[in-house]
Amino acid sequence: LHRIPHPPRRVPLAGDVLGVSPRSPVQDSMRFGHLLGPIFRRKIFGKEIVFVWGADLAADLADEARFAKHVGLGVANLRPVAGDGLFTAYNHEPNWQLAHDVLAPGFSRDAMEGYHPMMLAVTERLTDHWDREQTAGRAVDVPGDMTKLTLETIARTGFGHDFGSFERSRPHPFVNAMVGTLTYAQRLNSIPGPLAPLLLRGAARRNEADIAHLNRTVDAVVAARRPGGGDGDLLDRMLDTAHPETGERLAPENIRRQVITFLVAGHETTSGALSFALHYLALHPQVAARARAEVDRVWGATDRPGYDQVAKLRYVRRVLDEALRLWPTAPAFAREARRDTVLGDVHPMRQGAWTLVLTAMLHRDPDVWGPDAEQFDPDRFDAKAVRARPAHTFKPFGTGARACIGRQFALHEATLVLGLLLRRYELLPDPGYRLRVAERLTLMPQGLRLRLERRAPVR
Ligand code: MNH
Repeated sequence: LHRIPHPPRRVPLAGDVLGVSPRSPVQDSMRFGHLLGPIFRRKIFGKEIVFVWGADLAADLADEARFAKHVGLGVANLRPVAGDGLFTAYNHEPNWQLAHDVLAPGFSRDAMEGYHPMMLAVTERLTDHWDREQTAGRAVDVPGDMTKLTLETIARTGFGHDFGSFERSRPHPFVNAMVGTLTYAQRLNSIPGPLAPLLLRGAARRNEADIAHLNRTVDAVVAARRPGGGDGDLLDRMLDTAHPETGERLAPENIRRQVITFLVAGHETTSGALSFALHYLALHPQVAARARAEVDRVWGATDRPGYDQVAKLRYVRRVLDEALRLWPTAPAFAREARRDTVLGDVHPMRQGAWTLVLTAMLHRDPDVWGPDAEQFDPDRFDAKAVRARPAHTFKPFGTGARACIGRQFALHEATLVLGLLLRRYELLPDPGYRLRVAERLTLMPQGLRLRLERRAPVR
């Protein structure tokens, strides 16, 4: 450990707490990363955490033979909410493989093609709302509206459920409860474990109430389902599908955990990704113009693209990738040693020892992305540039067996939405807005508003 640098001014007992905030652990770590280099450590009370962001070390950690997902920090703090659901399950828990095998076909290309019309219908709810805001001369609330959109999308495609988000002026109570539990799980990282019950008494009670609300919501979603009523959607798979080899099924308590997991993991990060992408599109009109020209070319006269017409939006997809590079909305993931090993041939790790990959910094490593790594430039993702880069340098969806199961779902949804919005509106930045990134385990551009102008219809 002595080889790994830490912040210069350590406070006795408290550790590296100077100039940092429980509200911004990722952005604080990014600053330390700039200061201390590709591997560093931070001590927060008794806990010492090693952070890695150098591309060589991150590539080594992607070796699945020596490393695996570690359930720690924020992910472990979500266990009371999501239990042994897919995202928070320990590698050794049998429900991980069972649920993975039962649910994976729900993310196949065929499944995605089936979700496409519902995704399109939800996006049209959004454009109805944005048309009204635009006519009334109001700026739109980007993160708020992207959250409505992505929540409705996962709820309808996965569970046949309608939260009615666009009929409400305030966020759905499910969203408030979710934001509460995510924020609480983040706060637990920044206080000494044994003192948590004392320091967070009020917050812990609110967290219990939030979890109870999430449980009640998903129990109602499950109870409303008649056998086979979802046309083979995720909920049908959870309820009715046996494992193809063992014949095993998910137990009711596990189904509850999976539904919460998918409703939360299935919308929060996609909402952030769309919001950051819209922020950068508004700031870079020449990028927006190029993306818009691509949409017009690929879609022709239709405002109702088919599944394949979304996959063909290569440049729009690059815009999304570039937004996820600068602000990967799941900004870190943890890796543990499967057995005693040496990280990057330098740092010995005992079996079970773990480290945090700081994706948000890995994506800005100047050795990989160049001296202009902080600049927004979608051409970094053209085919030639991608081929020229080493593997494991772009990891917004994590790595290995425990990487994101919803990756294609998120990319299809977000590309479709960006396509429809670019086609319909010019996006105008609010001149007074400076990007502020809110953290609740995930990242979100706080308070982002945009003004819209309607484009003439394309024929
Ligand atoms: Mn998703 C795992 C990022 C969209 C469901 N997701 C992960 C991980 C990252 C991630 C990173 C790995 C975490 C870790 O190693 O601890 N996910 C994203 C991002 C987006 C996203 C950046 C959108 C953009 N995720 C989605 C969507 C769904 C989903 C959409 C569901 C419809 N994600 C999951 C699940 C897991 C996961 C479930 C856990 C998979 C596993 O461990 O088997």
